[in-house]
Amino acid sequence: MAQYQNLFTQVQVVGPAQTGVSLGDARSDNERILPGPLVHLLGRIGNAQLGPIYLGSLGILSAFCFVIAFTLIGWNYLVAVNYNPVMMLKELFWLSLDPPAPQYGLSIPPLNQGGWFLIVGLFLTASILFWWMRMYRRARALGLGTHIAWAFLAAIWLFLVLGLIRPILMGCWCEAVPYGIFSHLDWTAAFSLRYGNLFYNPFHMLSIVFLYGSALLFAMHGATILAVSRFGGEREIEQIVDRGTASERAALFWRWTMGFNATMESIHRYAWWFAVLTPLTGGIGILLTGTVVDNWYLWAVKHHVAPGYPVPWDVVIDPALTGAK
Ligand code: 07D
Repeated sequence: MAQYQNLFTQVQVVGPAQTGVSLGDARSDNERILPGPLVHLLGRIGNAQLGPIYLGSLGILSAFCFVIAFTLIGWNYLVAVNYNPVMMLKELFWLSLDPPAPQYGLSIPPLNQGGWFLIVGLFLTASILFWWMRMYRRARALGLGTHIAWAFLAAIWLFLVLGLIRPILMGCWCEAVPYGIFSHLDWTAAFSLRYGNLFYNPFHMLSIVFLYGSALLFAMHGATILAVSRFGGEREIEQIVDRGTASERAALFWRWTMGFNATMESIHRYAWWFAVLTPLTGGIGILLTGTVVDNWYLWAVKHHVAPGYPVPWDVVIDPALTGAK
């Protein structure tokens, strides 16, 4: 007997693997690999079927560039620990491939003084851009909108600002973020301190608003859909074009508790914008730092965002202007 199913009564369907819709082009279809297997544990958190995976020329190019970037970082780590794999594991969190020193500016340094760093950056950027093109083209091939690709581009914007655009504006590759676990965290903290505390950067503030806002919206939306799945609410697309009792209840819940409700469609637009605006505003904030604004604390005092602390010599002097190293 067919049983009513929703997220709370999930069963794992076991049957022949699905390869997805036909793209009407034999070559594209052949490029899909791995149309199975079924993995029970994966089914517990999502769908049990692994694959199919579409390789395609852009996918292969992207993977190729990523493997080069990844292994170059690995080889540089190995050299740093004298080819000792045990030390590499032990030191993994501390190992780092660093950008060239300041004296090289935007020139090309010797390989072991930042040259490898630049080559890795080139391949990593190529890999990410190829992946973006792949996402755009796969969406088009399936007749989808390209919302995912544009959202991804917002993240790529921040990535490019941090590693390419801002270093070029500052005239030095040394401004780029190092490839290392602790080293990139140290870079982040040092960056904030060097420019007078990033908390006072209004675009960092905005970025945090959208980051936290995204998490909140996602939690609210996920919870709402789970809560109305007993009324068929997880069939969201149907409820967008033909509002049913699940949508009505979800909307009424939020109107009762919050005084306002999104709709089954608009909640996804809010979520998209919040997510996209996180790295978009963040990138603007990083771009302005060191180029237009040298000290965010002093900027905030000047613009009456932060109070000036009373100090014996009356005003805080921009440490960057004192000549102190
Ligand atoms: C990073 C870019 C897209 C990534 C892509 C993928 C690879 C894979 C792997 C080779 C995420 C690239 C792929 C690299 C390589 C291999 C193996 C997106 C990214 C395409 N902050 N802060 C933000 C908070 C502080 C600082 C954003 C909170 C301190 C700096 C966000 C706090 C200091 C920068 C945010 C806090 C500081 C940021 C990131 C609290 C010192 C940035 C948004 C509560 C620690 C970045 C404007 C994002 C930015 C950024 C949150 C504190 C420094 C909103 C909650 C005061 C230098 N911070 N932060 O989506 O945009 O990142 O700033 O304390 O550059 Mg901050």
